[in-house]
Amino acid sequence: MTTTRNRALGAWVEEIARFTKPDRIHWCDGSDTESEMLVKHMLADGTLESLNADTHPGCYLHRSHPSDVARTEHLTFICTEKQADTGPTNNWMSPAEARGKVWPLFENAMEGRTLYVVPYLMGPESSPFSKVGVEITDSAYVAVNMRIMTRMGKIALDRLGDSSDFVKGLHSLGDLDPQRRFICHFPQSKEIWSIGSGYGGNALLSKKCFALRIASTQARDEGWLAEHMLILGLEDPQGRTTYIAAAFPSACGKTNLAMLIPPLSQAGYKVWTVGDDIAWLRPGSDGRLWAINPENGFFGVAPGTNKETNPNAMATIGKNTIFTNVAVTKDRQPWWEGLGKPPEGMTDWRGNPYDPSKGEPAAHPNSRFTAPAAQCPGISPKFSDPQGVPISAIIFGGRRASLVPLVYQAFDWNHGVLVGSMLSSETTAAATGKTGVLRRDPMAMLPFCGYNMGDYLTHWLKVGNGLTHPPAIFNVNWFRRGPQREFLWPGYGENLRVLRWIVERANGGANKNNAVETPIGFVPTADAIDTRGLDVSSATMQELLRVDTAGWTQELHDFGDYLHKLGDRVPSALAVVLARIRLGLDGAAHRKTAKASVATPV
Ligand code: GTP
Ligand code: SPV
Ligand code: MN
Repeated sequence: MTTTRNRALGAWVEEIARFTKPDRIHWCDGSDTESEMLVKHMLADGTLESLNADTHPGCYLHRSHPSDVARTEHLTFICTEKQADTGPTNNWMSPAEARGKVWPLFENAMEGRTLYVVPYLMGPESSPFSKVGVEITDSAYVAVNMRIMTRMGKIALDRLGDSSDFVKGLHSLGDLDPQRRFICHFPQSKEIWSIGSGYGGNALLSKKCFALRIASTQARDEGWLAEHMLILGLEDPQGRTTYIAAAFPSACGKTNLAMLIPPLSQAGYKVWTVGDDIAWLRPGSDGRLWAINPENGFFGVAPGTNKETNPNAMATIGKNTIFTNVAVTKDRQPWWEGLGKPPEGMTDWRGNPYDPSKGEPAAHPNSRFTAPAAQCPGISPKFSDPQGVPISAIIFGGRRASLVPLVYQAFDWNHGVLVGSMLSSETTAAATGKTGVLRRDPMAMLPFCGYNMGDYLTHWLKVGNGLTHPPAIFNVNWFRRGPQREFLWPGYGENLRVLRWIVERANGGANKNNAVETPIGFVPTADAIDTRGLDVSSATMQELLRVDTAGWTQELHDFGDYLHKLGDRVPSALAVVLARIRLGLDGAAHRKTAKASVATPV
């Protein structure tokens, strides 16, 4: 009972249905009527709850199982024949072991349930760079989320035509027991099996599973990059727009930067949102790097989002949005930490009456909104451009309480790859496990790179070295802390001041008087960042831009050890750059000692 003429797709759906035994099969067309029907069912069976239709029209609340609230990285596997191809940063399972251990969990898993076939397109409708995926799922919640996050339904089947070139994603909620939860990726056959979770990146297979893990291996083979990056256009007062891609680890500020609204003191600038989480980057025939956002919606972190920090996000999520694991007020408005004083009579993310005296948050720290990109007031006119946008600057950044300056620029592409590979960041609630622990996260891709990290770094060097106009590469840190653990930099909209310096550097080349050369890269001169109207003292600014030679010497030493652990596939060119930077730091340390010995009488 297929409704497709595509034989490969029809055969696959039949095979899965025979094994999983659903009561019904529903082919998603992506229409409004279908969405309304699914919502109606979910309201009836409790999967969704209604929200205040006056304040939040078309919005619903979903509470996931309390043991299923974030990505589970330790249950995520790359399945290649040889472990070396998965590499030391990923969990590996052989395809044979997956067949024996994971596949049987799908047997009869859909009994009593509906099997939804969700065809989806990643990327703009007529883009040559877009790709088709199909997710089979027994979760209606997943189906309606996929409708927001991707171009779903007929549009994807039309694009697919008779081709068998699509990523097969099989998802079942299973019994939601973490003991029987697996997220397996088969790069060779472009398949994904996910069972035992209904949450976010574990279950919306278009996102991390396809657009990053599978796509990164396709990108390696085809000569492009699939990255955990936002894409934005910064328009200056003269009307020129410069496009930037930025990689920050999960819950480290991509959505917020992508939707930035400049503060009043920065009138005349405007940020256009192209993407907030994933970028597919390709070398263009003009020697530049071009980016598309494969997604069609935002699955964004709710806590911290408010009218001051991210007014564009607040406008985006005012209607037609699914909220997952947020709290709800007495009058059924979604609520989370960051929206001010908790109102009386609230229900927490688990569905219990909220008791603020317990000191726990009302919304889960990884509670999220799923909202259509088209609803973002700052959505870029290039959002659906089939060619995407040309990238002039790439930014890396993470949560670092100390050491890493507010911003610095790499000397060149190869050094930029080193800077990206050195990214480390305090862990967040986006994945299960301890938060606030500093961990290495090369290019913000540690949980998302679908192959050997050494090969990945080699691929980055190759792609950049093939460009005649490679983007300039920068590193930022919005999260430096002072003695009271307070953030030294105001962040959010004020980050525009840093973006302006980045764009100036990227567009003007290196011959400008706005930077000093330090051993780790170019750092803004004392007055290069516009701090007018900002409540940040010049002493704090100095601290934010300081390059601590001893601290960096240690950092690079530790990173050398890490590279060693990544194994023999790490490109030697990277070790060469690392040695050069370490030499520069030694020189600086030496000069400092020499200067000190002159100044200190013996
Ligand atoms: P994923 O969707 O998990 O990939 O995360 P993301 O990188 O898009 O993170 P997001 O922008 O949603 O931000 C996560 C958290 O960081 C939110 O609670 C924000 O309020 C907070 N945040 C974002 N930008 C800044 C900033 O500039 N300064 C500070 N201090 N916090 C920020
Ligand atoms: C992330 O964790 O980086 C996310 C959310 O963007 S999830 O879709 O759950 O992976
Ligand atoms: Mn993400």
